[in-house]
This record gives sequence, structure tokens and C-alpha cells, in this order.
Amino acid sequence: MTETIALTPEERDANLDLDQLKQLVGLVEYDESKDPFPVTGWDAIVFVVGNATQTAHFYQSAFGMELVGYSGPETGNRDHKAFVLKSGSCRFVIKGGVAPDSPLHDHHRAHGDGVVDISLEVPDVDKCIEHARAMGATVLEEPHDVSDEHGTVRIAAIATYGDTRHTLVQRSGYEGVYLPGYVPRSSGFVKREGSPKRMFQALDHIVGNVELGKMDQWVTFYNKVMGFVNMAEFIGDDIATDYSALMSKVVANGNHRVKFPLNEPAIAKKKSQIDEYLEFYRGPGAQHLALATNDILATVDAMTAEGVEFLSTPDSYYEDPALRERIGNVRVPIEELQKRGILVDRDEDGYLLQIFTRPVQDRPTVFFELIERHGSLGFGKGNFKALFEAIEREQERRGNL
Ligand code: TYF
Ligand code: FE
Repeated sequence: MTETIALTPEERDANLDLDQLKQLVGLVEYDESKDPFPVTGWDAIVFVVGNATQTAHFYQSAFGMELVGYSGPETGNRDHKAFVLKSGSCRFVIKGGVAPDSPLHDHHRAHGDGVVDISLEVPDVDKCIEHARAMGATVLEEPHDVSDEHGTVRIAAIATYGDTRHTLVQRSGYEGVYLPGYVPRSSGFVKREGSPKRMFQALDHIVGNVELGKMDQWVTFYNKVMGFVNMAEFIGDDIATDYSALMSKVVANGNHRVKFPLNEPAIAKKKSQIDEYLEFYRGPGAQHLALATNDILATVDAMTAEGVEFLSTPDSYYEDPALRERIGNVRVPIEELQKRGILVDRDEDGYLLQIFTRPVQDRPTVFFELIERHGSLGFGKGNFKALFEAIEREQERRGNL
């Protein structure tokens, strides 16, 4: 029996409909009753940064996100400040240490700005933890209730690669702004005239970088512990040694809202971009977050106007006659893609448009992707060569190649 997928309250709030969402992030129907670790979707992406006050401003100005919640000294949290930001159904929580002995400073000392928690919404925390434990997962937080006047959420956490964790959140109709302890907060931030209402509507995937030889172990972790399935797209030995210097496999939860490509470095002619990440992040961690937009041209223009820097794509990419042949008809003239450096790929299901930012913090670690899907469920396989050449140009500029 097929369970019919339903919109999450977050997606409904963002005025997304199911058909749009299928297009936007490749959502699929699946039978949740057979899933040992059912996951509804993303709950929040939690970043630890050196200065949350300023980073929260960046995500409002540069990424058009809306400040909706807060926790900090003024609300009784003497350890750190945390800003809750939203764009469509996507929620970021930006944390920075206030107390000089906050453990967040230790995290930041090791890793710099980065993602500490890829938090997932689940319908039954206890069921997930029981299964995860039986499969050998490290349970960092046992299931427990957290309450305030807006209701009760049930929470637990398991460890994943590096110092990254998956907090599991069972919301059970909780009506507060994020989690108990957070208060609603808005800002006086006014969007630039003509900039889109939202620069992105949802989160599409988060890529994890793991150490050499560990990719398959992490794929197995997601298969066994979290019931994730393997997706078709991967970068194998063949591509790796020729130009990518990395190998990659993709796992997804049952409904495909949550997709995790996992990269490991490969020995190639040049120093792997994954090794550069592992060196500067000091270990495995989240490498890039792909934001789903339904108008990548408008989003790139709006972000560029705010100073966001994207990787460049050489004119030869667009002038290659094989490209036009490969991609066929897309909704915008190729010239419009070329002006902005947007990449395009087509597979048997459809096509996608994508572009990548430069790292968004001082260390050459975390960056973002914008993705506009039109049927394609892939990750831009046809662009890997052009993309990895662009990344290598950046590595070279940094003196890390
Ligand atoms: O998520 C993906 O698989 C694509 C391609 O270091 C990619 O966005 C893969 C590895 C990488 C950068 C981009
Ligand atoms: Fe990606």
C-alpha cells in the first residue's frame, strides 16, 4: 500500500503545493509503514558560527531569509545566542557562543563556521532511536519531552560523520516558533526593491565530506541505521581519477525530501577539494547545502546584488555544440544562463539548472548550491567536469592545489 505524501505545516505556511514540491525537490510517494526509521523531512539546519549576530544579518540580506525566532541572554539562555531564520519551508538556526566558556566556542575553534546539526522531523522519535540503537548508532541524546506554553516536542539525537549530529524532532502539533525556549523575533530588515519574495523555497540536499575510504561505511550507516535508500547517481573511480578527485554516492529518505550525497577524496592528479575541506574543517562535515528555487535567474540576480559570489563558468561551456545537443529545450535562453554562469544538465527524467557559491566563511569549507529542478532527480552529473574545474581554479587562487 502506498502512503500518500502530505505537505508539512511548514510547506503549507510557505504556500507550496504538492505538485510544486514534487517538481522542486523530487518528492516521491512511498510506504511509510514498512520504514524502520520514518523521516518526514528536514527540521532545521543548525550552524555554529563565530558571530551569530552578524551571520543572521547575512542570511537575511544576502539570502533573503526571514528572522522568526530567537534564544539568548535576554530570554534566559546565558550560554549562546541563536537566531531562527526561514525561507519557504527551509529553517536555519544560527548559533554563536556568548558565555566565554560556552562549548560552542570549542566547536568553532576546531571547525570554524559550519553545520553542527542536520535536524530531521520524524513522526516517532522512540521508534527511530530503538532501531538506530539496535543497528549500532551512537545515541547522543535519549528521547525526552521538552515543553512550554505552546506544546510539547519529543527530541533525541544520534551522531553522524565528524562532530555532526542528527537531532530527531517529533513535533506533535507544537505551535511555538521553533522549539521550547525560543521566542518569536522579527527584524526591521527591508528587502531591496525588486528582489523576489523568497530567494529559495526549500532545502534540496546536504552533502557530507568524509575521510578517504569511509564513503561506503557512511552509505551503510544511512542504509542500516536510518533506513535511507541509495539513489542512482554516483561518482565512481572512473570519473574520480580523470578529473573530479572525489567519489560520491547518494542516499535519500523514503519520500526523498532528505537527500545526502556523501563524498570522499580520491587520489588524482591534483589535490582533492575534499582533502582541502577535511584539512580546514578539521575532519568530516557538511560541505554544501543545495537550496531549491523555482526561479534561479531571479535568485542569482538578487544574491549577486547583495554581494554573494558564485563560481564562474567559462564561455566555452556554453559555446560547446555538444551542450545544446545534450540539454535540448530549457525554459530560458542559454544566453541568460551564460550571463550568470548557471550550469544545466539533462537526464532521462528531465533537466536541472544549478550554480555554486564560493565558500561563505573564512575557511574554504561550507558553500551553497542553487538548484532549479524540472523533472530531473539527479545532481548534475553532466556538469561535474566543468564544476570541478571551476572548484580547482578556486583552490589554486587560495594556494591549496
Ligand atoms: O551534490 C552534488 O552531487 C552536486 C555536485 O564537491 C557536487 O552538487 C559534488 C561534489 C562536490 C561539489 C558538487
Ligand atoms: Fe549538490
